[in-house]
Amino acid sequence: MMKQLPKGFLWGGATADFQYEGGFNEGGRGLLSHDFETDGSQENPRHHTFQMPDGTILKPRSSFFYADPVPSEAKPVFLDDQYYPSHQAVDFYHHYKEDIALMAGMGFNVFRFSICWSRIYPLGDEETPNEEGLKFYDEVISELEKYHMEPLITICHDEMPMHLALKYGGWSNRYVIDCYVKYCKTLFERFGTRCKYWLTFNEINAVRGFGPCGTRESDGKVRYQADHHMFVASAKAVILGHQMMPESMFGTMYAMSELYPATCKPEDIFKRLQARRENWYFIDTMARGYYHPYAKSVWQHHGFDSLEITEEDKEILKEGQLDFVSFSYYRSNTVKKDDLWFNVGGSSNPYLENTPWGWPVDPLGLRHCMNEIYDRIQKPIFIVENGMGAIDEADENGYVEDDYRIEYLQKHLSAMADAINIDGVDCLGYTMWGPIDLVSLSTGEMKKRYGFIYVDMDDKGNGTLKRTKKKSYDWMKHIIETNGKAL
Ligand code: BGP
Repeated sequence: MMKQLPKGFLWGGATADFQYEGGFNEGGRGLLSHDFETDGSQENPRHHTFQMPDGTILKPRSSFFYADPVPSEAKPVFLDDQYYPSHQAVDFYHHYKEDIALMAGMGFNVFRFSICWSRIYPLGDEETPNEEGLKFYDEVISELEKYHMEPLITICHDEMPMHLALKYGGWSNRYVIDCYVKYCKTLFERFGTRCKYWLTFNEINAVRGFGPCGTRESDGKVRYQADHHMFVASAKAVILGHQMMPESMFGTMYAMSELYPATCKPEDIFKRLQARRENWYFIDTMARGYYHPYAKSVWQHHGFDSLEITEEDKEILKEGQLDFVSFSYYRSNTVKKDDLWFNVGGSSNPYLENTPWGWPVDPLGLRHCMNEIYDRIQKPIFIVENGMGAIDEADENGYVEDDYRIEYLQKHLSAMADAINIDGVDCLGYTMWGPIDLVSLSTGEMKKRYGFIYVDMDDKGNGTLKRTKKKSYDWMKHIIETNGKAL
């Protein structure tokens, strides 16, 4: 079957400000929740750095989904002997012209990036935005226009101004909805005539709030209430965006993995249904505009019966439905009866190979996810993250022969093409995660690389930051040139 994709298909790459941008204390940017996270490794996970009023230093562990609780009197601090990856990241802040030219060289017609909330509102609750921050993104968008690349903007990628987390307890506080909507209005006024595609949040099903100190919230009910506030904030942004920019299209991004029952035992299959609802809960509520009746069983599983949801909230959710559903896809998971309800990587899958980080490689799972989402929601979908984190060995010129990455992408893009051409899924585009190497979200390391372009930087931020095309760069260029025919 021909792999060629529909005319106008959007091909590109995706990044996040605190993993890519750097310049953390430049241009009037305020501090972000991620600025206090150190680097880590699989053996020695990353942590936040806090100080108690008596001077004691705390280093609560911080994983992708949860973080150790922090006493409310603890204040975030930077420690001299720690490395904080978001501060420099790979310095897109000073390399944006070079980076966008490199991406344009591959034929990208879309670039997904996130706007750093604290670059626009350094504290988050002030009335006037930071002009220097707006100007930076103006310049980025102008550069994209030069190469006819469509911006795909993530309004909030897993983060918030630290001040909002500390003063209000982050998304657990309804007031933060107003701060977010004010921030959105500023972006729509400034960039609305130039940007059509917007994502209100990144991986909203994985972020889960932000507790009082800027770490991830661990209490079940507080977390689900925080999620509800994010749903309302997103719907308000969609309503406002549609009013201010009639051509605009809104999505929110979900962390999706294929999920298999470990066996054909009915109990394992039923467990799969329950575990899957941890994803559907987010997608259904935002894309259909109401809480499905099963929502109550999800809450009960987490130990509570109801949330504070007003009649006005219900109206807003209904009116602010998403236009498309976007998601990240890296891997599949397997679940069986006695695994935790939401289980990433609980039971292993004997039929799949893993990446060095233990993530099963599963291209057919991508096709399955695309079908499942489209069948369920019947709105266009958009794959806004996919890729393979690998340890790349660069030669003395920074060149990497990344055949393993080409193989991963070839299989995933072919599966995507089949979902579109054979199964009839309406997919707007594909943005590969980290087209230029950047800092890993889960570990803060550099050695987990995704890019088509190598960046000379190590896990502690040392290196020239020189950008060098890998073997996969020319391969992907050819795939885009032929609009998928060469797959
Ligand atoms: C997603 C995030 C990204 C990104 C990616 C890869 O969950 O939206 O920000 O980093 O995962 O994950 P990692 O960097 O941990 O390999």
